[in-house]
Amino acid sequence: MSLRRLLLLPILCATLGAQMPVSPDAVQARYTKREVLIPMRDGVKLFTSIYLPKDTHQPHPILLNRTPYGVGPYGPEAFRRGVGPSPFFAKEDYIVAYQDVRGRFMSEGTFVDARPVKPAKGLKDVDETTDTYDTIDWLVKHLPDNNGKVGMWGISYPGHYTVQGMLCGHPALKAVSPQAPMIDLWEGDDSYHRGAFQLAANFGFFLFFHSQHDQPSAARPRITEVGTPDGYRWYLDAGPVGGLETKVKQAPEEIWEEYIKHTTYDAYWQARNLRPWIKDVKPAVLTVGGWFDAEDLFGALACARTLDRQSPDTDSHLVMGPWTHGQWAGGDGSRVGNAEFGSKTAAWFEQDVELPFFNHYLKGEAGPTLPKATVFETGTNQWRNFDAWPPKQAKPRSFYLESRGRISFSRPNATDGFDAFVSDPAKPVPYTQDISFDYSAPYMTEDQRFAARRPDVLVYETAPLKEDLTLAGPIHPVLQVSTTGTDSDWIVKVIDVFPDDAPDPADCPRGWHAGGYQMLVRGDAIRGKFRNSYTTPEPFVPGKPTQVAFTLPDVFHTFRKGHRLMVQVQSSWFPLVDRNPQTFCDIPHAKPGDFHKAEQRVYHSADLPSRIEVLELKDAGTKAGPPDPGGWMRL
Ligand code: PG9
Repeated sequence: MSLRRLLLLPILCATLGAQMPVSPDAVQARYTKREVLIPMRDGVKLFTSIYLPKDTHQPHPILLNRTPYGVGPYGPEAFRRGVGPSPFFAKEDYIVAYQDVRGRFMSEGTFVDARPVKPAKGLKDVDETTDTYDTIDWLVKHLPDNNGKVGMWGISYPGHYTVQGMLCGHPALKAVSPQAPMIDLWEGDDSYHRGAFQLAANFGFFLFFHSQHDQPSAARPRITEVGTPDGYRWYLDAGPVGGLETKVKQAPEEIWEEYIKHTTYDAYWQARNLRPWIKDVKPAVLTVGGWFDAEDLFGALACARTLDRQSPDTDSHLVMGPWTHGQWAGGDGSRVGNAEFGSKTAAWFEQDVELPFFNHYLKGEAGPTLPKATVFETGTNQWRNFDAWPPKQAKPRSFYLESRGRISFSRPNATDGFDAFVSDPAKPVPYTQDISFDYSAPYMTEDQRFAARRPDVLVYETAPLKEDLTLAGPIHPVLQVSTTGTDSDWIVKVIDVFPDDAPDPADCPRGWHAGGYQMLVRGDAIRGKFRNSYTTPEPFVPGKPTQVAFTLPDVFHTFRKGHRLMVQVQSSWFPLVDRNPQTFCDIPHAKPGDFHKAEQRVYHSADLPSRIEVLELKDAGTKAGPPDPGGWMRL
């Protein structure tokens, strides 16, 4: 979770009602604090900050959160503003342990980014699974008044450690909630998306991700010295990714060097893919993700899918809400940018799903009737339950790109046909209208009219829909394209176009209107040279029609009757994604002379049809679901 969102949490807690201890004083009134160094099997000691309920009338379960972001405030007299996954845990009297992972902040040892799971482990061999096992073992054996049951939770990097934790095999670990976990940093999580480097998110992140050893981290310096808030301009002027660290004073984290050295899906990234290890998982699992999470949407869906496929006996549940990265723990979940969701979805999740989940498995309370998947349907703004995700009832369907910017539901029969645009790396397509240096999280629902007006963005749309159209699952573009270059990126965006008479929201931003809103529902990229292999990139043959097929992360969205479904296709998305020189080369170290304009073509003929494959859900009794939030959670 970004620093910004961590700072928001107390505000959220305060707005949820004074009855919950959301201040250091309230926490200190209910808990005592212990700071301990827990020895791992190789002798390295990990700093762990433990909050123990003052109530000693009954044994209490333990919740563990492992993080690279620090577990401050440090010091026996300094108390957090809240303990546990949400303010709803404030009076649940869990023992809550926060741990600096190996090599971070006050813990000993050496930090390794997304430390790979060690295949064959000797008695002294360590990884995050063994560190979790040793930590749990110490906690249950050394903490007074614990009931011998342990849970884990975490968002993003802590979510990644929660997935590693659920593999540790300790019998006391009964329930885990990996939330927006990083599962595969190259294929779809934070670092690359199918080879497209996530520039804005990564450069800003690693400038503050300092390694700490024997002292609490200094305040995380944001990128204040770049001299402009305008990331588009700064990154464009700064040139190829390989030289960025010379443009700022702070030396970025060594991980930055690793990220730009390993541009293909090589052994470095394959070793960090957690999916092969997710087998025979014993704890119950509540995986949580956000439909508009720009960082680890891929990881949440990959975690749930891999559990279903490789660990079928695990009591595994998925919750997908209308959230940005970590917004279910840092906002009320009622909107993302101009997209509104009609209720405080985050508070409902925290109170009616997350808390009952842990209370059931760790306290033996009556469990929530959690279905396999509790997912929020955007477009109609309602929660739904399914016994599988994607829903078994969802059926494959294809939309075809056609001439004159049309989308049809049947294969084109034109003997030829293509649309063309010039992709110019000197003037890449912006991913947002916001002026921002870090990535701007609300881009995931941003109005795409600014892009639709550009000559280097192809736009296709249906006629106004005659009935609701619900997509439930992944989106799979299968494009027939050509380029005059030898490499290029392909970005596909699926957009919900509102009718021109759509009413403005009550708090309508100045200069914006809901009429004609082109709401981004899902967009993502592939670096074209990886179209046939993630490990062995292949150049394009200039001018030769070539298939580029990839998968966009799942959606659960209903395009209402009267709306249009739009698809935009482009070859840059800057600075969310670094620029492709459109020359087959080592992109982070490309020279200015490697950057060339290219003519891009998207074909839509009978022989070369370009289509978007989806899963369509007809309204067939799937509209069951958790109770209408209603009440105080209504806006
Ligand atoms: N998703 C964030 C991140 C993890 C790893 C690398 C870069 C970013 C995070 O919030 O932890």
